[in-house]
Amino acid sequence: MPAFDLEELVAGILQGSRRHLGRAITAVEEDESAADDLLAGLPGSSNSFRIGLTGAPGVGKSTLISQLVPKLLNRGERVAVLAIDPTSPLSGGALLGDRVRLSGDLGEGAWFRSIASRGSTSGVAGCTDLAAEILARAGFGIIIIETVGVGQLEVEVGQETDQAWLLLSPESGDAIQLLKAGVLEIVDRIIVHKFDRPGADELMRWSQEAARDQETADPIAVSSHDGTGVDTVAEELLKLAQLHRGSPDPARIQARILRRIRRRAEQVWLRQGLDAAGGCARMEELASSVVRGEMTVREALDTLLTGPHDEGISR
Ligand SMILES: Nc1nc2c(ncn2[C@@H]2O[C@H](COP(=O)(O)OP(=O)(O)OP(=O)(O)O)[C@@H](O)[C@H]2O)c(=O)[nH]1
Ligand SMILES: [Mg+2]
Repeated sequence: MPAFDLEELVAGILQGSRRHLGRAITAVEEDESAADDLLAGLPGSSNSFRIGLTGAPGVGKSTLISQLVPKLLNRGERVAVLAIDPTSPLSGGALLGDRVRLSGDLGEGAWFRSIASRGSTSGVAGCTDLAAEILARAGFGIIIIETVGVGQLEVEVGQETDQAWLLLSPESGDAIQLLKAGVLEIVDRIIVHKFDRPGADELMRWSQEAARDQETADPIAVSSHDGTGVDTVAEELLKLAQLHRGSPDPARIQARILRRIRRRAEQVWLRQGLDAAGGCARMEELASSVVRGEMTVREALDTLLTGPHDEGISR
């Protein structure tokens, strides 16, 4: 995207244009380096509070968010929601559903956007971080990040937030699996969602025990259908947001900036390294030499990493 467009986007965002904000996030989704100019042009704090809500598909993340947002708006907050589009194209329907549920008449204080992960874990983490940073500079004080599933991807995205909360529901039956996968170790709080469903009490007891083990805050029992606990969640978020603004955790912020620098550097190093080695065409050439029995994979690798392009194969 040419520089002029980025300038235009910055000017638009500074004037409060939602259309420009949307286009800026698309620009970052397409190319993370667009964020350099965008962030340079957008002054202000990165001090908004980022909360990650993660959980298995269908656990009710979007439903809970759609109930939380109006409550937070009523308390004078500006709230942005980023829903991370899982890699599978099959999820298109669910995302559309999210959009419909959340894009209602929430007014100027709320913003909703989904982010495509394009199949790369670092891609989605980087993009989420930068999109959240742009939203913070655009004046959104609370940024809710919805991620689907409980694997590597969500863990990485969870690291881009100030708090990562995990939704469990009695019907998903994934609690034990999570414990085994070590997911609870990076979760700041468990929400026992769909508390109206059978088995919720038992899941609550299990979650309380897990929270004690991990020395994290008490789980909250929530039903987005009958309203149980939704006010508690909203109050907790407001409290944490205030706390964060008053005294942000420097270690967490530094870790996030470190990841931002490293991701960008890795992209440059990869490109430079590949160019120096003769590019993808050279790798393909070496792979076909291996297939023809002219060299081993180890020799192909050595040639790629050390040899000048034109003498490698004969070595
Ligand atoms: N019983 C009950 N059902 C709920 C509750 N919250 C949401 N649901 C239902 O659960 C289903 C899934 O809700 P979503 O909010 O789309 O879940 P999600 O976690 O955002 O799903 P994905 O984005 O697809 O991962 C919907 O049919 C909701 O009506 C709840 O508190 N109790
Ligand atoms: Mg959802």
